[in-house]
Amino acid sequence: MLFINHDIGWAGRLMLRQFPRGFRFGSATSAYQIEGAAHAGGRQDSIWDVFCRVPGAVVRGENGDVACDHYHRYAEDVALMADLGLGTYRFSVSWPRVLDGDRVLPEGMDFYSRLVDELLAKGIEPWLTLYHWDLPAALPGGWTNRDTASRFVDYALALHDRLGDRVRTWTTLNEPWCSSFLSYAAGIHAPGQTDAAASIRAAHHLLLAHGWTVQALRAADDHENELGVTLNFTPVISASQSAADRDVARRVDGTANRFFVEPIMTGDYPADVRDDLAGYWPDDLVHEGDLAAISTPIDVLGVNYYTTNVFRAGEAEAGPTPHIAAPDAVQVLRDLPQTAMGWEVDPDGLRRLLTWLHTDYTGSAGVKLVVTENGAAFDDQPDADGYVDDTATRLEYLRRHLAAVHDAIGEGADVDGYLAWSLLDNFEWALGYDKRFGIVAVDAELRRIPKASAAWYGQVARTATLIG
Ligand code: IFM
Repeated sequence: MLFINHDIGWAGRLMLRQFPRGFRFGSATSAYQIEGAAHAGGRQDSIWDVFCRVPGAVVRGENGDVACDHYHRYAEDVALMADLGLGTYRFSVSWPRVLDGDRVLPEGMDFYSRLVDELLAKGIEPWLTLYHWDLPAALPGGWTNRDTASRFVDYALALHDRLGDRVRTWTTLNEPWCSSFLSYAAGIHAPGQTDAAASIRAAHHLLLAHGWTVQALRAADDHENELGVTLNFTPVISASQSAADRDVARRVDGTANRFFVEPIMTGDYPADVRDDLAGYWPDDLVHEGDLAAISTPIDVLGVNYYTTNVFRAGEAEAGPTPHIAAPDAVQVLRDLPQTAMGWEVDPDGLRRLLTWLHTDYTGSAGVKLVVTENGAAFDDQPDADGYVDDTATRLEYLRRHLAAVHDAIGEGADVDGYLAWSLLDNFEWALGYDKRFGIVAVDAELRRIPKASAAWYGQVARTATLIG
């Protein structure tokens, strides 16, 4: 592996960092957040279309009906990535756009086929995520129903029939913590339920859908393609060494992080998490063979990282929380800069996370790590032409996190790529369009205007070199 650090001595701290040969630089988006064309080609409602209609669920009642209109402007967006010099594009497919029940929707399939062709024609590697939260609303019970996991396999195979000859990298799920605990326990995301037992059911069925799909795609591909899953990790630090604080931190970490990575990588739920959740855990949930399926070997673990959280023990919170094993967790803010999401900027947390994952889980299994999302929302101030100079905010965030990735590689973590979230300003779920994560601005007329961070990131991607 080519791995060079030249200390060029700027401010005594900046280095010229060369990334390994073949390291993937790209960007990521998701279907509901950018596509629009909500009902084109027979697309039926997803749970997000329905959730957006619930009064008060999304700020200002916003929705993804038009979003960035990527459905119609995909060629322009691909050209933009090519101009920037990005080599990989991670996008997700909207399940209800390609299937209505068992019926294939040709217009939706054609859209993704054209998108993939356009990417390949421009030399950009397509990276397909099967599920980024837009479940068909018609599926009874959503993820609380075990049958949804079987339907997911059918969906994956239908898509694979059409795109499997051209898409090499397939991710089953994006951030199952969000589509279970945030969606079924906290009610913050679709479908907006607040039932702790339902959230555990959803989490297990999502993992089952992942495992069964890896098996099915593996059989269909005969090991030709690269298969994996993307988890969102929020590393947790205890506010003090007190037993109470350490225990609360352990419990938050258990459901946020280890609940997902352990069954996938080791074939079992962590014993302490099972104990913590015993009061909610449905007796009939885990069937024989489930954990073997969930731990079907993968090739790549996608890592989404935005921040690290510090917790102390406090009063148990009244009302719904995603931290169902730790309603008594109170976040402690450190003296760190924050993004517009109120998330602390902690780049070294990414280095620690990647080395932890490599050491405890992926390294010995020969599973590669790729940062499949990292980025930041800031309150951008466009000039009269719509241009955003985000040098001091987003660019700096990306630079420091890329340096952390490089440090992790230097410590031996097998990290094979970095995908910036996000290519475009887009629909930030329950927070609507105000939270701008894009390296490319999208204005009210849907014009795409690359920010300073886009030009800078393109240069890093083209040269595989970072000054940071
Ligand atoms: O916009 C989301 C994305 O859909 C999933 N990961 C986190 C991003 C920022 O909140």
